[in-house]
Amino acid sequence: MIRSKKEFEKRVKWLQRQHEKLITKKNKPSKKQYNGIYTRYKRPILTGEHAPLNWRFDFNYKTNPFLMQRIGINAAFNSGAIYFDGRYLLCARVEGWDRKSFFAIAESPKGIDNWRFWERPVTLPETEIPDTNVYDMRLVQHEDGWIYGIFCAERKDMSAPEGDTSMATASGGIARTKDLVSWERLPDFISHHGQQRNLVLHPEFIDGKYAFYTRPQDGFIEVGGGGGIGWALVDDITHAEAPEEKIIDEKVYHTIRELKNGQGPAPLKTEKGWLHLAHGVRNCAAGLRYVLYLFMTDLEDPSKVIARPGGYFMAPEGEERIGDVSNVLFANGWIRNEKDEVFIYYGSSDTRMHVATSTIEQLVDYCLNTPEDGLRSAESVKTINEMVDRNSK
Ligand code: M1P
Repeated sequence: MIRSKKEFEKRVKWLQRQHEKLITKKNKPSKKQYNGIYTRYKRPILTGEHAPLNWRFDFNYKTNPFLMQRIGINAAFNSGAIYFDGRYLLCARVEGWDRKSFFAIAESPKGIDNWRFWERPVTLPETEIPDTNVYDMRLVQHEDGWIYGIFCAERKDMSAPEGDTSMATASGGIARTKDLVSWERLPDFISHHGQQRNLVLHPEFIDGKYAFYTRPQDGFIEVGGGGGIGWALVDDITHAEAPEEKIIDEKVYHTIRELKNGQGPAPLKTEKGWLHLAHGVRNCAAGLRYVLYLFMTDLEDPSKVIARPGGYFMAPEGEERIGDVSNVLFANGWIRNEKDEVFIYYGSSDTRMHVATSTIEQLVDYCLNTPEDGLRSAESVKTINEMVDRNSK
């Protein structure tokens, strides 16, 4: 317990040193694993502990003589990402001890380590019906000149029976900015196919319209008869309403996306097609398991899938497996720099953020040359035998 102003000041200095040490710690590629597809980095890049100390502590001896942490940050995960004027930026889902998520921008000089939150979290305007919770923002530099933040806006379900304090609704929230500091909130996306928790904006106009990846779902958690990655065209983003949603990547029995799936960040344009990162979910005795997968769509028609590598691209490993919601990898941000290097930012178990690196060339090769899921054990064995045959020549 702190008993004097001197002790108070000493402890403040100690806190600042510890925080600086955490932020400036170098991150190195992990040598434990080789797959030729991507390189994981050893240390998490953002955690609740990265949150600035002055968001959490009142540093005035008079009002906080015990130097108590007045506001707690539980986690920093599922971050949108953007390469903005040569700067690597994440828009993290930061969650407080009070279970509310909000957004905050963190910046790193090279995209790997030294992630530092900007001075204040994002002040996101509300709509007429205030959101209870906001999360999983996708940052999209659209060809119309705006940077869009597309996120989940969660509210209490007003149709819940009396006494039910858990029923909620998920809608696609839309905000836009030019500088990631001042944000304009637009009306939520209107879907005629149920709730939306995985809305993503395509970066280019398609037939003069805004194009969205959607995920129609029957309930807040369960996709039910809905699900799959949908595709919707919208005339006016300031009143985004999708008359139709066409499923372009459906959920499939006994695959990594048996229960549900969702588009990750906006796809990256390559010479051979649009490169997509997504998450797939299956159920098991231990609960839901979230993994990441890739696929590619046609350059002219991004609603047409042209490559579907089978299985997962990345699954939780080591400490990634454990957290507030264990056995989860979720990615809603990646960055491609001018050298065509790709920084894959992913959250693990709803707790922390990590980075893995690759290149456009490697990821396209992975998509075009990884065997598709044959959907039966016998097909998996056949594919392995074909590989053995090729290797024996
Ligand atoms: O808790 C796991 C994930 O659950 C949701 O994702 P989905 O809608 O695909 O089930 C989101 O809340 C996500 O943030 C979270 O990581």
